[in-house]
Amino acid sequence: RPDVFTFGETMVALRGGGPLKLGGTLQVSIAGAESNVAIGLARLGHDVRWAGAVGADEAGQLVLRTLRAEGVEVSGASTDPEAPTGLLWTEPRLPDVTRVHYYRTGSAGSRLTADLVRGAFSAAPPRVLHLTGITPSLSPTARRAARQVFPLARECGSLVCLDVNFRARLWTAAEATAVLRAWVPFVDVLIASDDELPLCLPGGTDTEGERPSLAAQAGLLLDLGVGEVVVTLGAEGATAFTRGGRVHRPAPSVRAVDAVGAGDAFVAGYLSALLDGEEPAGRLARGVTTGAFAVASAGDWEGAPTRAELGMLDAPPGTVVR
Ligand code: KDG
Repeated sequence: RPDVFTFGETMVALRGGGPLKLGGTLQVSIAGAESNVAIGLARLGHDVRWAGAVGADEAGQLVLRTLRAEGVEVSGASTDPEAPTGLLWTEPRLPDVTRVHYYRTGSAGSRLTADLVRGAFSAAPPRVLHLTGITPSLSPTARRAARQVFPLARECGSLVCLDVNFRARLWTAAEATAVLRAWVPFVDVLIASDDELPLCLPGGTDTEGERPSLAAQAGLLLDLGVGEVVVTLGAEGATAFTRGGRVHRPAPSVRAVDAVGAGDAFVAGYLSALLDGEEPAGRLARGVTTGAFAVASAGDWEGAPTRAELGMLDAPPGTVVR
């Protein structure tokens, strides 16, 4: 059994160095929340498969070639001759504010089909199925493709991990709430930032009245059948809620270079430790470590650590490894 199967849209990423309207130089890479997680896991030595659709174009080749080079298995991916590979531009607008611009409406990745996902899942049912809340925002077909994996995962005994990953440029909070609430009962490990948690709850983002505490929100989700609710808190670290209680782990402090991709890196670390049989405290410890590597490196996934590199964050400033 592969360790992890994940699917979603991966795009070409054009990374600017300043305000995009002024032109300048772009660095070309790839980005996609699910493939970021896949790369993070592959670097840590796990057997990972990714599926998604790319266009019959050079951008699609860049996506597949990069994933293969990173050791991610892509035999379940497909090429759509009728739509281009999606694109995103990242614009570091202020030292701590990055804007992301999408060109993905009608893209090959957003036309993901249920057949593609079912075929890729069934070819090798994984120990863990990972998906994100980005996929259902892409199109009705992508939403159906994602929804149908829950019974497949249950049948095959795959653990289901969902990262909420709300993208306000892709859908509204009300739309997200309607989908995510219906998905929650199928989820074993739910990962969300503190502001995303209400999107999974009955009542969603209604602002009337005071928002219940994190523990109360997590408790409602555990009552709905979620096994573990993991709340990411940025520089504060992350907290996991299970029926056994609550565990928190602060984030290692690093010099922040680029926060994009930190959430995906956290998920990769968390799942890696889960696959290794660690308890929630050990999962959080690896998650905040891989998250810190992402924050300290440019790009969404480029700075993801190998297993041997995990301890590097403890090195004192100025360390040279010879
Ligand atoms: O989590 C980082 C992602 O935002 C990025 O890789 C692109 O998948 C992406 C998205 O939809 O925003």
